[in-house]
Amino acid sequence: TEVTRDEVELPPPAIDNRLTVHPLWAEIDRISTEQIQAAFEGVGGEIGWQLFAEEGDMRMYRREMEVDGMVMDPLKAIHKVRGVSAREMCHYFFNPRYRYEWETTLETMNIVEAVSSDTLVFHQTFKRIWPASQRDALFWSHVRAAPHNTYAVTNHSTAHPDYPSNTGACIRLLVTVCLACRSTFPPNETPGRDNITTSIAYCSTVNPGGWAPAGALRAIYKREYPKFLKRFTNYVVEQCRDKPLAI
Ligand code: 6CM
Repeated sequence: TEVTRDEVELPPPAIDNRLTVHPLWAEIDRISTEQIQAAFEGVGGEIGWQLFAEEGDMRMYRREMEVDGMVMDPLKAIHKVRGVSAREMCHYFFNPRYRYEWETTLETMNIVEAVSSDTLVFHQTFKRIWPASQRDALFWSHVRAAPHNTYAVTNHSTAHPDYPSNTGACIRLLVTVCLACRSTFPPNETPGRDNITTSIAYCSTVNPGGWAPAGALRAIYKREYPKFLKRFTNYVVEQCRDKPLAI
């Protein structure tokens, strides 16, 4: 059965059965599990990770990596947000209804396939950044619950016959992103907006898919990633302000 856009509501607490019978299921399950685990591994003392942005509770690290002259720096950010739950964070990140409101690099977004209530396949084009060619991406997006009040969204590039790569003006980039969120509240207290804290780990690796000037690309990342994480988390706090807490 097809899933409609309206059916995508709060992330479900368990894997949707419709996903487990889909051809992508094995890949989605494996990559999501790996990404969520890696997201929560410490970065502070890890060799090779350099801190490049810091503001309040937010810290952003990267590892400089080039393959054939193309920048593929893995990025890892950690943040702490009060007053919203992990489930709410992931809801606003996963659900396409809100994406244009927080995602500033986006030009177009299409749902290629609505797999299940917890999995969608997207095609997106990004704003062109001079002097590079415009980029597009095709990726599955999967949201799931994990132990310890955790929810996470994993996005990973895939292919689709209706959206062939590098045929038009766009160069297809490859992306692996994970937004992993874990909520905590004081023991013996009822969770509420006033006592909940959500720790966020955001990991991203983008392969630009074709030549892009390394210096310019690193400058864009340095500016855009902190902007994204601050804007997104503030957006979720605003959206949730007068709504009942959803755990
Ligand atoms: O994770 C983010 N957004 C998600 C929903 O859109 C999704 C997006 C992944 C694509 C990330 C691509 C970043 C590249 C943007 C610049 C494109 C210009 C290319 C310039 C020449 C090569 O996971 C938030 C992503 C925030 C990115 C700053």
